[in-house]
Amino acid sequence: MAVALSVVVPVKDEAENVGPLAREIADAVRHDASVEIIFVDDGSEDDTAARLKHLQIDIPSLRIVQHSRNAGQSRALRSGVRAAHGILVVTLDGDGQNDPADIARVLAPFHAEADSTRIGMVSGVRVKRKDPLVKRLVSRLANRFRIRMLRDGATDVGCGLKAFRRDAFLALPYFDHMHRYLAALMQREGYEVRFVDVGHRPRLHGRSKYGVWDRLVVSIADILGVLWLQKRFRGAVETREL
Ligand SMILES: Nc1nc2c(ncn2[C@@H]2O[C@H](COP(=O)(O)OP(=O)(O)O)[C@@H](O)[C@H]2O)c(=O)[nH]1
Ligand SMILES: [Mg+2]
Repeated sequence: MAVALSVVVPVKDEAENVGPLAREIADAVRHDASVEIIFVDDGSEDDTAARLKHLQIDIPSLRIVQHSRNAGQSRALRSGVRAAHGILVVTLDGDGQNDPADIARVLAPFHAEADSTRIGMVSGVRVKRKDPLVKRLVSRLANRFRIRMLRDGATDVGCGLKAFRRDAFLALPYFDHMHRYLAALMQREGYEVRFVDVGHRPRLHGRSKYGVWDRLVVSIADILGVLWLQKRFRGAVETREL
């Protein structure tokens, strides 16, 4: 059967989380036999890869892609999307903070409309974020600054749960941490980006890989970079063969 949807999960040192999460994802998509699940092990130094291998016994649709070394979340996402066979890709965080039951919510706009080809991506927006207060406050500030600069309308780029067209994603310019700028980059290509509310859960195992302040500093450089990309673009154009 042709794969219609690929669920891609980038993970780095999430040994305790991959088991429960993979089972939840498999459960959320069980009604559809044409879904594949791809975990991308991005140079984990813990048991993540071994645990994933073991899960394949119970979850036949589970594929594992592995980086030879840690290359970052954006690169892991891209490796997963490259390996994917689905026309649509759903991605979510590997720590279980996104609820796999919300996969249907980010997919809904693609299925609801006759002309959904204009939609490049549907991004989740975490309504009640279950993260420490400082993280939430700094991220709110950074969000405001980014929206002002890039006008991408994205109020929560840190939400790991997103659905997008595989070909649209792979055509975007790639750089480290580009996964936070997918809305701006999709809009730059002329795609519509939708936002839907999703849930959020506390991290149960392991620790966050992103510090609050180091993220803020690189964000400023990244935003300036995306601003440059926006300026160096002459609008989307349709091509046809005569
Ligand atoms: N592939 C990959 N994933 C990462 C890396 N750092 C973080 N992640 C994943 O990105 C997701 C979000 O990271 P997390 O540490 O939970 O950040 P937070 O939710 O913002 O605190 C989790 O699924 C992590 O496993 C990395 O270097 N490579
Ligand atoms: Mg997290």
